[in-house]
Amino acid sequence: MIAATTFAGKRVALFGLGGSGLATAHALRAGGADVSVWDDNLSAREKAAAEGFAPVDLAQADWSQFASFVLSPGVPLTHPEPHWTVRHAQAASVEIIGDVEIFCRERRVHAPSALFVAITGTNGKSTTTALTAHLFAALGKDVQMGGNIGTPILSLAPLSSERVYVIELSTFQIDLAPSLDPSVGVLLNLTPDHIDRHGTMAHYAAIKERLVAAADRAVISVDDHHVREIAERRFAAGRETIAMSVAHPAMADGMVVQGTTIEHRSARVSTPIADLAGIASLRGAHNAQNAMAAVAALGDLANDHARVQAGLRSFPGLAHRMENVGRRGRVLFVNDSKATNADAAEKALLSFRDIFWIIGGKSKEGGIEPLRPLFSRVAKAYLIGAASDDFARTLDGAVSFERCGTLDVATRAAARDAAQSQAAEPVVLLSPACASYDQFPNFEKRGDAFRAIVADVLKNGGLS
Ligand code: UMA
Repeated sequence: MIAATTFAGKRVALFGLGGSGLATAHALRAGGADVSVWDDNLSAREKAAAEGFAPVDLAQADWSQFASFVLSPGVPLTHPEPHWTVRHAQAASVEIIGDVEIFCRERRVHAPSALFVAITGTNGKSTTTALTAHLFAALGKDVQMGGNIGTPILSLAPLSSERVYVIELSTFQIDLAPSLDPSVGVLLNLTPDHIDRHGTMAHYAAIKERLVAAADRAVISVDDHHVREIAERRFAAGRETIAMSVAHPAMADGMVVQGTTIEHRSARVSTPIADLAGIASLRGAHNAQNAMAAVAALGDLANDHARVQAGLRSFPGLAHRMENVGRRGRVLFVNDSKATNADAAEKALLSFRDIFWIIGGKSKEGGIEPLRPLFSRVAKAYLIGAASDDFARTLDGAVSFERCGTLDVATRAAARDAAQSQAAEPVVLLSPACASYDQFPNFEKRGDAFRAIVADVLKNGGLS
């Protein structure tokens, strides 16, 4: 745990007692603060009470006594409207911060030279974060990884100048970190997302820009126009910035991906750093960008090409994201349960051919219509869950399909057909383009179920 010593002796209000809120309450208490915690949800308050925090109803509290207000990232700060606690804090002129801000203050005091790599973007930030941490570890560094990827930042091992902190940050977290100052800031891409929480694309982009604006060194993709403008502002200000591109490999300076090779370019001279060919966990153009960003984040350590290449090869990938979960002869089984919308499923469809595609669940607006240009890659589709009728209408006449109802039936049917296919590498792909809630508690459970069914098929040959 990272104790919040910079809050010693202060009274702090904290709202939101989920994973990060509770970890922050512990860090504040360990640092010597007097913490008043609350949550709209009774069971969250009961859990905090069981861990020794007496909940204080912040609606009734005297806010003038608080030095700071710590808000959980999932609680609305500005849009669609500020949470009631935010209004109380504003009325009493109490600063509103999150756990990442506390981390930044602790780092400045206790270990200013500890390498702090902060990673954001609309897509790919978890893979890039996991890969960056993996590469630092492969290069012999003592690495801590957390933030939006799962482990609350203040639950990480105590600050030390020798440690590298690789942190995924969502816009919600950046918004609550006014003095965010990473050593390396990585911005992958920007497309409209969470606009309900940020009001406009411009506001969303402005929050993301803060992560790189204050970084000592910035790594910024220049493949979409929002990020390109941000990179140009860094260059104009003369700040150390590495531009990177998958789409424009002829770029003069920065990092590019040429074919499958990650190259560093300086004054049009290319230095190959690593080759992504044959690395299953980093398939697809989107993963080429993630890998390039992770390599760029290493700084001078990337000069050790042999160890970087070995680190890329040993990256296991993230669970539920184009995760290889088995092979039976020529047939590959891929779990992409995290693909809860068409945009995410598109990346998987682009990465394979001869696809036996398991889709369905609770569909999002627009369904799978945007994926029509990729239907030629699909040998057959297997429909599950609530979206079956809707998706059957979209597929009708374009792709042969079978209504399977459940994931179990769909996986066994797809495995059977894939085994009979003449393709060199048929792929049974769960990339549902839907939320899981109609049949599973979450996408993780759906992916776990798929993995278990595949294991049974591989062991017992239990095809339908
Ligand atoms: N709550 C209220 N009132 C509200 C809203 C929430 O009382 O109006 C309470 C809930 O009852 C609950 C708590 O707030 O007890 C939940 O807080 P939270 O939503 O901030 O969730 P945490 O469990 O603290 O998890 C957070 C991140 N969640 C969000 O940003 C929504 C996690 O990112 C992160 O992994 C974790 O901190 C550790 O750093 C998740 C996420 O969905 C994965 N992120 C979004 C995304 O990736 O798109 C941004």
